[in-house]
Amino acid sequence: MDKRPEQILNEAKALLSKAEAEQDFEAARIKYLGKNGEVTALLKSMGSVPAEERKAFGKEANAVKHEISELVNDGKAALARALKAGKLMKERIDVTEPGADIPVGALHPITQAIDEISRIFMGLGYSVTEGPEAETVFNNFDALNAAPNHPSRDLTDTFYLTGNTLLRTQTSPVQIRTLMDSEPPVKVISPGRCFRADTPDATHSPMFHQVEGLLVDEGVTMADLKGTLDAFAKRMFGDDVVTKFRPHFFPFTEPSAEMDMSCFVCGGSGCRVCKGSGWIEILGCGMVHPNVLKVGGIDTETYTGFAFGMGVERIAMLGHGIDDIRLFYENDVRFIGQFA
Ligand code: 2NL
Repeated sequence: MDKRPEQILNEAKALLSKAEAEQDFEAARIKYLGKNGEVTALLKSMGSVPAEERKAFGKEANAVKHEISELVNDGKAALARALKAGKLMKERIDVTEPGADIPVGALHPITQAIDEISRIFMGLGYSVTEGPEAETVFNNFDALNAAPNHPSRDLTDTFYLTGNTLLRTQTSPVQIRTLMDSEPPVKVISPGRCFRADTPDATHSPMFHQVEGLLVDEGVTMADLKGTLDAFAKRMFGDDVVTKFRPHFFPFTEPSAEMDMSCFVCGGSGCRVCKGSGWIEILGCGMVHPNVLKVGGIDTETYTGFAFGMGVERIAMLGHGIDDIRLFYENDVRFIGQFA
């Protein structure tokens, strides 16, 4: 027996003070208290200790055994507590923290404008109809009385898909389909996407939206057109607006007009929105050309009708004070989120 119990205890304390993991404590336990451990050996060597020292030696060796055992157990327990505390810290929830921000979607401002326009016309008894964005040249041009050499037919203005199909340049083809498929009275609006080969700038986009409207019945006059569109303008922009109709030309209506309304911002005195004129142009309209009614199989002796078309982007831009049409299609949430 070469090491004294006290020396073994000091070595064990030094070793255990460096223990960091479960294995370190277990290794120390085996080293000192295991079957071949140093303290076990010490106790086994009792017989070779002189009789007069044996009692004191045994007492000391047992005390060392006991102390190392406690150090190991306490160390293991402390480690387990620390691990558990760490895990709990990680899993901890601060119930006083504000909840996570869950982003809520909203309708696109163009969709909102279409919905609002549709709502107003539904209130006037109109049905909302939709149709294909890819159309025939017939439905988009011929049926609408566009001369064979009309500039809007040009390859540089219209996206042709084939020789006789194209992306519709307005939503009138939807109404042509309605006229061909049904009998008067016809009272519809057709909102939807349209396409023109325009270079994008602040007021042009190759894809844009329109709402067109069509009413065909017995005895429909320009007075009906004016009353209807004036009512629309007042419901859309406020009861204070007044409207006026300027003569214009469209191949599909005769007579044709553009409707202006008094500026809903300045009331007509002139401001940035109306560019100083006091008036804002909001739509085109007219009495449906007999040639168009005939394509729809309508008896032009009995029936007349009016039609109109408006650019949705333009209406939405006016309503929200937006000065660049391209903002609608960039889907920048800083812009789009303002209309939630
Ligand atoms: C505008 C002008 C207009 C129409 C669209 C139409 C439809 C049929 C028959 C006759 Cl089926 N006309 N639509 C009529 C006048 C004007 O749109 O400036 N749109 C943005």
